[in-house]
Amino acid sequence: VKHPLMNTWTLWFTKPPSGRGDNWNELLKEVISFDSVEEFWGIYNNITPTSELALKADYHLFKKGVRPEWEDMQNKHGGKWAFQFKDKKAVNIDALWLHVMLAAIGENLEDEDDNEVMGVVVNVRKGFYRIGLWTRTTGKAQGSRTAEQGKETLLKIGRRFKQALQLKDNEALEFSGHTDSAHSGSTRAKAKFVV
Ligand code: M7G
Repeated sequence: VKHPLMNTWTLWFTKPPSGRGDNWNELLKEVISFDSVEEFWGIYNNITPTSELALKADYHLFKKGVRPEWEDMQNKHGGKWAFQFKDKKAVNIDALWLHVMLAAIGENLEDEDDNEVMGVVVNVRKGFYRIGLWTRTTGKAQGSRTAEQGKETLLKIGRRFKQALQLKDNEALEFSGHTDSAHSGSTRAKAKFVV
């Protein structure tokens, strides 16, 4: 018996650059898609844990049909909630990333008609691990939705994500738009919202 997921998800991997001239496009690899709980565990049990990846590697778990890139049509106007875990030894990154993936595929990060969550990402970097959640919008007014409602939806998603990341109240989880990240470099993008 297979337990179907609400959505089909695709796992992507960013290979660490092997030398000079490696660009983002050549490093980003689509791994596999799945749409059941059982397939998820089959894949999870057979891939390298985040804690064993080389520096500059990423895993991306995105809804099928969305590339985990700013340039994708469905990410262009979006942004991300992200947190950097700076004490790499103190954090159980494998448990946290599993928790975040389960929250995503279990549809626990948003309500059914929010339609904001595009995917989740873990980055392995020299001084930190970063886990992010990409959203379709940055909370602007759209259709019948006011800017205030858009912002509230993003804040609600941020609070749920903060729980999934098991952050303390005094640890700030920040949201920034992708266009800000693309222009200023991910680490310097100014936070638009904080929970
Ligand atoms: P990062 O992995 O978001 O954060 O971006 P980091 O600075 O902490 O490592 C690292 C670099 O990867 C960026 O400066 C870009 O060169 C490239 N990169 C990352 N993302 C998510 C994208 C993307 O969506 N599109 C493109 N073109 N490049 C990206």
